[in-house]
Amino acid sequence: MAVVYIGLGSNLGDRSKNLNRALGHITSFLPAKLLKKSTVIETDPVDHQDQPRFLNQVAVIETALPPHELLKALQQAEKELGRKKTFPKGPRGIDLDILLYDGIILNAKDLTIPHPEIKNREFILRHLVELDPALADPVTGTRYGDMIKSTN
Ligand code: PH2
Ligand code: MG
Ligand code: MG
Repeated sequence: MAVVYIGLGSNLGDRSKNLNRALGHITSFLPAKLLKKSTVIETDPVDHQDQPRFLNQVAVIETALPPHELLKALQQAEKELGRKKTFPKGPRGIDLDILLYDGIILNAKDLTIPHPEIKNREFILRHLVELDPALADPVTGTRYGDMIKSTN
C-alpha cells in the first residue's frame, strides 16, 4: 500500500461542495482509503492570476493503485465530477493532483512526482506541514516546514 498526498483545488461553482464531493468520490469509487484531510483555505490564484480565488485542500490516502493508474482514476473522477476543460492553469470546478506518492521520484511525460509546484505554492507547503510536520521533499530531503520559512 502506498501513502499518497492529493492536492484538491476548486475555483468554479460551489467550491466547498466540489471539494467534499471529490473526497467522497475518492473514498467511494477508488480502491483507496482516506487517512487524513487538511483544513480548507482560500487562496489567490497563482500562475494565471486573472481568475476567481481557489479553495485548496490536501488529503492523504492509502491505495494499492500504482502512480499512473491512480492518475487515470483521478482524471476520470475529475470528469465525473463535471470538470470542463478550459485552458492550462485556468479555472476549474475540481482539480485533483498527485503531490507525493510514498517517497518516490518519478519524471514521466505525463506525471511528475513530487508535484513540481509544491515548492512554489506556499499554501501546499502549509497543508503538507499541517498534515505531517516532519514531512520532507524526497528529492532534497529538506523538510517542507523549512521551505516555508525560506519563502518568506
Ligand atoms: N491551480 C492551478 C493554477 N493556479 N492557484 C491556486 N491558488 N490554487 C490552485 O489550486 C491553482 C492555482 C493549476 O492547477
Ligand atoms: Mg493543479
Ligand atoms: Mg491537475
